Amino acid sequence: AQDCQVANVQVMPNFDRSRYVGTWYAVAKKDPVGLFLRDNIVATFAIREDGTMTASAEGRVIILNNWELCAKMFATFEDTPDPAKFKMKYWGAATHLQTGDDLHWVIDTDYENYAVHYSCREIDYDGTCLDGYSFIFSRHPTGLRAEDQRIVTQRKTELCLLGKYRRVEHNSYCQIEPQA
Ligand code: DAO
Repeated sequence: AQDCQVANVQVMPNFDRSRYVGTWYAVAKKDPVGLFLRDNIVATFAIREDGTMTASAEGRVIILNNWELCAKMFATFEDTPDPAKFKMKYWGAATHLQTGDDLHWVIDTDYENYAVHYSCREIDYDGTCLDGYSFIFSRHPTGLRAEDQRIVTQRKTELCLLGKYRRVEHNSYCQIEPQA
């Protein structure tokens, strides 16, 4: 379906969280209004003993107008009837970082190389997404393989977000700068 209706967005069939755990590098991002994470975005997913999915993430952010730092973030995921659709609560290790409640949908993944994430924050009167964001994740900081790029472009198109992504740079900034 490509009618741009949030209600009709296709997510990963039979999503298997146990194969999704581990480190993912954001290689591209479609930003929401008031973007938070800029670049050097790395997310690590885990599963608790009770089966709940969690994540920690870091990335370069700019807060309080002009203060640049590496944000250490945490998230917990609440399950929904669809195994690929979660409700995510997130917060920062430091108080001045962003806190929130977002949807977190896994659109597609092969678990080994690429993943397409989607989160609509606000649905418009016509059922399309008014404000949302999307990460393209890779298991490799260097980017996607050519064969994965084709699939990811298809998914971007289906999400009605083709052309709205920017490349996410990885330059070791968060290995050098102090964390907050
Ligand atoms: O960068 O503007 C933005 C939106 C992202 C919100 C914060 C996400 C923090 C937790 C991410 C965990 C897994 C992706």
